Amino acid sequence: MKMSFRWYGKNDPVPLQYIRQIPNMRSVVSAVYDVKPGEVWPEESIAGLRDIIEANGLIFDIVESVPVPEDIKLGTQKADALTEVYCENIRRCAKYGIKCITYNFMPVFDWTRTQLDKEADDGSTSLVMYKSQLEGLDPLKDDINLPGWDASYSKEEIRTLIADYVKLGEEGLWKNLEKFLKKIIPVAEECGVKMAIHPDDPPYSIFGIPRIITCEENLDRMLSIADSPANCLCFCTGSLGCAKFNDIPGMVRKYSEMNRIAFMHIRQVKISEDGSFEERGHYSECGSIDMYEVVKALVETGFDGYVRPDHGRMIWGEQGKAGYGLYDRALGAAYINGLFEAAEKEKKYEKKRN
Ligand SMILES: [Mn+2]
Repeated sequence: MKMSFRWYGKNDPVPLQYIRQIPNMRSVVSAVYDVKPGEVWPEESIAGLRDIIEANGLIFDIVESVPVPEDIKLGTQKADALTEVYCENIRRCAKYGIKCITYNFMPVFDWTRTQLDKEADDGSTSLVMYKSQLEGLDPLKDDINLPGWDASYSKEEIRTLIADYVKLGEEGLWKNLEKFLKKIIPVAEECGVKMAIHPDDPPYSIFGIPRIITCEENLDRMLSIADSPANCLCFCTGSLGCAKFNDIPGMVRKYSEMNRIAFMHIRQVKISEDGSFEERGHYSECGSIDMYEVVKALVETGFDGYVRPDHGRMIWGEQGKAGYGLYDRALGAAYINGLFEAAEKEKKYEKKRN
């Protein structure tokens, strides 16, 4: 596996030289943040990221994300031209050494939480989603301002967008994803890039907005649209794992065996009875996901893709971007390294014994 760490560019409070000090750290996961979705990434921006990352002893070979504009997801008249731009961004990334590009097909909002700094008993804070806080809210009527909702939209624009997606429905969204994949996957193949779709977070519909990258049946459907080694998953244990219907270790084993996981996001969540969830420390006992079983499934199926510790808590007084502090993600990386070392050695000894 190739250990990696997300970094938000020169405005990220976490310095690259600190990331480098995490044992086994290899790749930095980043993106060009100064252009809007739907625009071509300037080559000098991609080269600039590569240069600064390499100057700090790390590798820039994985992008998260090249965002998919709403017009593509909605299938408007602008979709074809924007898909062309998307293909050009794949080519440009490949030119500067990128091997894997993460994206998602979530309408309107990348993720939904009700609070970003919920304090736990130990004084750490993390992102949470409590169902009780969403109940009764109607984005078409109420003035909702949940954390993470794109502030660049006006309230009126958000209402129109949501109404358009509700009208489009799940099958309409599938149709637009299919059209998109049929265009981008051949380009990715040609460039030697793996496209890794991130699941919807959480993996079910909220406010009647369709969501499709949610469960095993739908992941199967997504992968079958383009049966190519370039059409892959960014398997996020935390996003898929906050729904009880997903068997995380089982799904990891299945898709890793098929060689269709390009990127693993390892994040811990604790699900409660009513379907609410809290993000937790990565260690298995802290939440609902058995991380040992996840890593064992990867090692036993010969996984050689990218791994990163996903959201961490805020601990030790650190201030910064919620979910993306240094300390807890570094603890996560160290823990994941330990699980991999143990599972890999166990596999080797097992071979010797037989
Ligand atoms: Mn994730």
